[in-house]
Amino acid sequence: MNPQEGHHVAIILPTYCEAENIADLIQAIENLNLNSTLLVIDDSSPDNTKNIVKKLKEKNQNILILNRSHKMGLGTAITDGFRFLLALPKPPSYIITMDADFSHNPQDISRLLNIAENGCDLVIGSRYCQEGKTKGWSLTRILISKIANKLTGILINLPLNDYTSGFRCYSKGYIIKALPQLHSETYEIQIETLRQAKLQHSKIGEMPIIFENRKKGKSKLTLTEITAFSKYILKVSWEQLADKRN
Ligand SMILES: Nc1nc2c(ncn2[C@@H]2O[C@H](COP(=O)(O)OP(=O)(O)OP(=O)(O)O)[C@@H](O)[C@H]2O)c(=O)[nH]1
Ligand SMILES: [Mg+2]
Repeated sequence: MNPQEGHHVAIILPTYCEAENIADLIQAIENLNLNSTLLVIDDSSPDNTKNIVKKLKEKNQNILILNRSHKMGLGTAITDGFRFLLALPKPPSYIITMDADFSHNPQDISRLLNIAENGCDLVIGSRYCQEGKTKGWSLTRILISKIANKLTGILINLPLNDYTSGFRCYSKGYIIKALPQLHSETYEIQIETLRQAKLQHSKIGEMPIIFENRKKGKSKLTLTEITAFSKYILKVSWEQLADKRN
């Protein structure tokens, strides 16, 4: 089916230099026969990820590409994706976000969607709840992730285990309300979306996932992203402190 005619679910795949992963990932998702729209948001990757997607699009009508002029960050990729999908003649009822490097297992998509369909506005694929796991990360990478998760947990104060996972399913209703308030450029989008869920009193679900470190391609998590994330945490902490004083 053509995305213009409407699919129940859309999957956002942000890509920056994922030429080694994207074809296999799209094929793995297509094999699930979910009847979904796949939206690849590519920031003019120098490895020509976009051309691989364009070829696949010729055979699969459910693939859409949003091409941006340069690397603009994961946060804006996700919000641009939300805007793009909501502007379709028949927007999807659910939107899934996942990394395009096989760290998030496509086989988990249906489980994520089922939980959302049973009444959650936001479902998180969780590495840190019981039965969740990360595989193949260095000690430094585990530490960075755990510290970021702990700090976010303190800041947000919601009873969750994994605040920073990017493998999520959002309801259309949640996105319509939250989108005007989302301004993140990079990875802090994961906190901002949770803060909005808290403000909206959204029902949030968590399900265990096994996160595997990418086998192909390079991580985009650099000092720039870590700095943006830390600045966001500091900014929100400061705002919350100021609110308490007033
Ligand atoms: N369009 C777009 N996609 C991005 C950008 N930065 C990262 N991505 C994609 O977002 C997803 C997550 O990025 P990763 O490099 O896997 O980052 P990560 O999962 O936090 O890091 P690792 O687990 O260390 O690999 C991947 O599909 C990237 O290709 C960006 O600036 N623009
Ligand atoms: Mg990754």
